[in-house]
Amino acid sequence: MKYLFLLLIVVSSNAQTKKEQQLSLMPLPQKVVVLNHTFLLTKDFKINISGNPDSRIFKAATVFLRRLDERTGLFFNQGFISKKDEFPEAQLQINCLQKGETGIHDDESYHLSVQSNKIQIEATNDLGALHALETLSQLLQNNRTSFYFPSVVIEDKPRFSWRGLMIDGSRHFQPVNVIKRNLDGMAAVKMNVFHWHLADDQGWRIEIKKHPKLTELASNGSFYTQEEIKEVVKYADEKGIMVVPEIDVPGHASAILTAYPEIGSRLSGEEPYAVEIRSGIHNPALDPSNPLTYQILSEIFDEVCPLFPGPYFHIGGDENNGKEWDANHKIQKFKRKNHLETNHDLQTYFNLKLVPMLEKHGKKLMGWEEIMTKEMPKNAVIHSWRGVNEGLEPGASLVKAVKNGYKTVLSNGYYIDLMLGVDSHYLNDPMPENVVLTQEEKAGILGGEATMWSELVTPLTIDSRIWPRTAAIAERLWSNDTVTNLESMHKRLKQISFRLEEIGLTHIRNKQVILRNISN
Ligand code: CP6
Repeated sequence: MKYLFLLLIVVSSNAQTKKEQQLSLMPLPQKVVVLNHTFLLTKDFKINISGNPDSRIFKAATVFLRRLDERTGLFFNQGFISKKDEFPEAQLQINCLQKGETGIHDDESYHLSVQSNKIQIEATNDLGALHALETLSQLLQNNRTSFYFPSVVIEDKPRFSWRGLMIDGSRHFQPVNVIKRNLDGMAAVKMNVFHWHLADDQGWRIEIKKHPKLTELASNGSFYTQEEIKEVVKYADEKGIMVVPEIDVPGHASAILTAYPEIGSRLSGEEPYAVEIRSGIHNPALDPSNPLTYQILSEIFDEVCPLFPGPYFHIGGDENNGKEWDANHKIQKFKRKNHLETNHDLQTYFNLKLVPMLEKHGKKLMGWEEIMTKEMPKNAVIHSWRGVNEGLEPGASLVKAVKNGYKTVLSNGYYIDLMLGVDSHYLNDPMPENVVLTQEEKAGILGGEATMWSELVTPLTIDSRIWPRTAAIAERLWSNDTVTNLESMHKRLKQISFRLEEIGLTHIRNKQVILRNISN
């Protein structure tokens, strides 16, 4: 009966109350009930894991505990969580029934309840349990004398299954430690896809053992070794994040052609290829009429594909201006012979040659929206970056993709490199408003991806371009579509920004810069 006297404040996603803003959760869960008591944190705080957990939940729970320890200075008695059902009496009980599969298809839902003497996390898959720990971490509050979690009951699951961040490692190389700390940031706001842009005009950034010339001649010595790639993929997997590699072809190809001019479209006697320093659209393009082009690409894919366990491979395909193709009489002849009218038809011919090379490794082809032509198989994923397509209205490439039966991911409106205000990103919804779509077409919209192009950032400044704005994009992709209150978002974003800094992001204060100033 005493429950009758409890003050129950139900915070539904569309009624954004003060109480909910004080919680500072981002992304906002689907359903939060705030109760009027608290769980007091003390040094005997312990975690127990039950069910059929995978090793990653042990790791995540240990990281959670250590971070909590760092924040509170309580010096918990428990150091790490090493085996299942070790402390049945522990205050925090995590129960997950099975290991989830990293990627976009598994159940990520969780249930979290905080009572005054017990915290319970329940999830079908460990992916949900990982998210629950991040939520709990964001719930921590303190007054003058103690640290505590407010009592809540939370039911949560994502609205979209593809919640991505792309980092461009080509223009300015971003070393492994930069990638890792940004994976930490992604996990903190429940993002689950890391898209790694590994080759562009400004540099080839992945070791290919069969073709060492690629990194010798086109990387300035800055590239990811295959060992480093594996390390990042494993690190991401431990956080439930799938890694999608991108090798951008047939345009954006200055780097690859600096190493292999023989597969370029430039005529002999013209200026030799060189790695580009400038940003923008460049002319170099692979020669789609040359069998050697496909042989080298296929050998590259044979090495790259096995490094990434996920089912997606991004071939870029954007911004090929066709100038070198137009100027090359051999390519013109090839077009006529194969009844390819336009350069877009020629690029389609090229793209289709890549499909079986990737299928061989169990990969689905993904590409920027230019790859969408009639002939492209329907299991391809169309990455909408311009929004506009063939003169249609903004957002049309996304709509066109699902109407044509493709799956699609939205990046138009999420260009964090442009330094637009956070509001425009936040209010940009992948689900188009004024278009009628069937249930099936709606399901084709997998989600969205923030794109961090690196023309204008270095490893020292990149975090400040990604965070905290990407947290607002993460909320757009995770939370209910009615969560649109800008005032609430700004308040919570400020708090999340501090949390992100605590876990190692350098967007607020760049520690390396500070240290350098001190030593001067
Ligand atoms: N690099 C590559 C880029 C962009 C694209 N591809 C880009 C173009 C316009 C804007 C932002 C980014 N820098 N390889 C387009 C997908 Cl506004």
